[in-house]
Amino acid sequence: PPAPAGDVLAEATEFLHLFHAERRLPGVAARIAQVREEIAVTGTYRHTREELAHGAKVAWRQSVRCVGRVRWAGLRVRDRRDVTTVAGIAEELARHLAAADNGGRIQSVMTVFAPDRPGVGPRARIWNDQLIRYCGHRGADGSVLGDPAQVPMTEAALALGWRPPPAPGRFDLLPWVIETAYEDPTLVRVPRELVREVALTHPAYPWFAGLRLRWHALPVISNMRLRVGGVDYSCAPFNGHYLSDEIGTRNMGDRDRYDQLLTVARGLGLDTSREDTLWREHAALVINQAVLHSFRLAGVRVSDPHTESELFMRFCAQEERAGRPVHGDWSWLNGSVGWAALHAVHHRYYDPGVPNPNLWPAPRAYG
Ligand code: NRG
Repeated sequence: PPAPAGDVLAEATEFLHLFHAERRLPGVAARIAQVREEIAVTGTYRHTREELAHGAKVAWRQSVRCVGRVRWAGLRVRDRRDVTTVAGIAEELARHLAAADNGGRIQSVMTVFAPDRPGVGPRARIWNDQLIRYCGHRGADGSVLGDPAQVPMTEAALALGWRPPPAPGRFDLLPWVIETAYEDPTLVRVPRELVREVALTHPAYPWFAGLRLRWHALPVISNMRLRVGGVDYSCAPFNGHYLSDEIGTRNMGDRDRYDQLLTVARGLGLDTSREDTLWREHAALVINQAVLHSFRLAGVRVSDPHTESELFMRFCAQEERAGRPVHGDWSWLNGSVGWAALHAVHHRYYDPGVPNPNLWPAPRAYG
């Protein structure tokens, strides 16, 4: 759903009350008076660093699709509102990757660039949906090598003059495309040395390594708009760490992604001639085991559904103790592996409302 356009002053007032109350800070009336004046003159206002940092954390806390929200207060917010050029943004994205990677002990980070201009739009945009993604190379016969979900982005990069690797593979990094109010969409090479990847192996099946599957350690979402107190930040990439399901079930298993279920089921010698052998579930489970095993072995932070479910219940309890409703989208909070055994997240419902501050899907810039 689109973010409510809202009345900037009303949203600002609500946010400033929340900020001062949650941080136990005095002076809310004076700050609101100041912001009211600034909005009257400029149509918007500038957050203090502390307001921005807290607003970003609350946006995470209220992100209805995220099961990892118990960590919201630990978000590291990098205030880069003064960085407005393509070159400057690219440099900060590289720094973001390094800070988030943290030697594999992945740290949750958000880098916030300049806010949108009211009534005009974003000052900067990153075309990629995540900072690290694999190309989808479409062949002449329509088949796709790599990630089919990235075919449009791959073609957008090609149209801007990007040259794919001479020998295209399944896991080629996409370049960044960055656009600012004053600069055209520009291709930027991703600093490969900052991209940690994990080759997938399975603890019990040596042949699994032969599938040569891999995934990147960091999910850095770069196509969502942060909205805090009536101000939009369309360029505010952020990351947490992966839940095994995201890679093992969705990215590797989905038919319109890497589509590996049949390959893995054959490796396992399963009867794939009929659905009621549940070979798909079996194969997905084995890929999930491989993800958890390989990430652990590589020293890269990753969550399993059981631990994450328990942590999410702790988050719900914390929120309710603080007198806040838990907003959530049940269909996103529940993964597909693990719920049968112990998935507390499965057994309750959530407030379907989506309050601000929050993170909203931004319209795609291409294709
Ligand atoms: N499923 C996507 C990533 C979506 C966001 N997931 C996170 N976010 N874990 C994928 O790439 O598989 N995060 O900020 O950590």
